Amino acid sequence: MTAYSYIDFEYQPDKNNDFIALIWLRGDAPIEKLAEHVAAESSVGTWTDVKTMNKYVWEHYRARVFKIIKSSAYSGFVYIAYPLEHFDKENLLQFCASVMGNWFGMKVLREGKLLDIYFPKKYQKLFKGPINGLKGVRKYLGTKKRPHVGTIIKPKVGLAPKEFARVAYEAYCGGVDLVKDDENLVNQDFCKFEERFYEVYKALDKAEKETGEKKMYLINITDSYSKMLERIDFLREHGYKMVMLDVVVIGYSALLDIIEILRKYGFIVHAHRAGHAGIDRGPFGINFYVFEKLYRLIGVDQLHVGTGVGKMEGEALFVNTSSRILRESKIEEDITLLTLGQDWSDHIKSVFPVASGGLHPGLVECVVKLHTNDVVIQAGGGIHGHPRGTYYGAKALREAIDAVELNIPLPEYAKTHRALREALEKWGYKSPDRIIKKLEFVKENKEICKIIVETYGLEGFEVIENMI
Ligand code: CAP
Ligand code: MG
Repeated sequence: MTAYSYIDFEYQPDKNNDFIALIWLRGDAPIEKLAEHVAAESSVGTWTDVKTMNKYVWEHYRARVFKIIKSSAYSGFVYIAYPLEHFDKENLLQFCASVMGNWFGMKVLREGKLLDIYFPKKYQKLFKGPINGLKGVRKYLGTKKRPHVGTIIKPKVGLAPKEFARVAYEAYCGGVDLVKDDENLVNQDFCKFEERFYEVYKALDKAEKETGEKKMYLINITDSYSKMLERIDFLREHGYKMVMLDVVVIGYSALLDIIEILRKYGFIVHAHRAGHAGIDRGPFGINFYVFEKLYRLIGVDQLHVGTGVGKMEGEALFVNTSSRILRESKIEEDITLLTLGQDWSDHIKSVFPVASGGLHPGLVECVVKLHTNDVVIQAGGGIHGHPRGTYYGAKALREAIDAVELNIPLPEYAKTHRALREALEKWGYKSPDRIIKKLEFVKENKEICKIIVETYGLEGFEVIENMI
């Protein structure tokens, strides 16, 4: 095959049949050459031409670089189309090993980020999507419009089952809808899984009766496949149908099977993404958009997407896009936001985005502006660190939600709500003005933003930030 032959700028991808990958590349060769290497290594080629290649393979299965936006001679955004026929249609792992496989390791690359993948409708048919989805979770809790409120019991690990359940009970009574285990709590000696379940279940039951509200406990079953099965059986025997999974560490293989089992019994699935940043942070790796699309296809009901304002890395506008990718049925392609967009098939329900990490009541207005009301707002430290403890911490967070619902600024509402006032005194209040401005700026200045990102690549957003 001749040089640059994977490049075909005439090619028009068929969104019903082709996967499209948007990739940022920077390396030691001209961008066209880098694109060529990635297309070859992720489809039918290798580092040299091979005598075993034939016309049929070349025509039917190769990847095609159909667009390159050059940021410099050696860097840019590359668009690659992969035909559905290339893949084992019943095997997601095979897809991952191609499009998310070898190419990251190529020596010639200094930066390589798989920013997004567009999944064709035909491929979406192979997945069932969320078991209950956003609406199903709302139905369970009986809420119509307001954000859901949750907490992660802290200390992250170490509390004994009774102590753990006591904290959960206080949080439920203070107003949280859900309590979840931390990502690193499963079955340690000081807090065995079964005993913890019994104790928290009693607390949940009591709190439901006392508050008249439905409550959820998302117990972490993450482990080997067989151990997760045992825990699912245990929960079913007790008539309980909710779990939390650390989806990144579980991996796609076990996750696919576990979700099908949970689907059979109608479980609600909360997905924590611990470990994702080891893969998606910085200019090398796989952007979180790709993870969320895969988890939405596989079928989780709630997924952590970041906050945009809390303790974890994540530019507000990208977190806003992440949230939309889970919730909406159609997302527009937009290079400023580094997304190819997505047209979701009707049977793939919305996932409830979870905003968690360094949140406290003073940030609630910002979170709602970024994620809308369809968000689960979780706070660990931001509840248990309240000056008067967990009960008042939960109450303060619910009061902040009430204020947003009533369209009353938090500092105003805090004048007559003591728990909220104490929370704001301890952690402060962040106005959503800057976030509103940002969202408006990129909407109203689409062309300028596009040119900036195309020119500056992954650093483009810092330039835009300075203009707002
Ligand atoms: C939040 C949290 C979550 C992070 C993970 C924690 O606790 O439980 O694991 O939100 O980040 O342990 O940090 P705090 P992400 O409320 O005390 O910060 O959701 O971005 O994956
Ligand atoms: Mg945690």
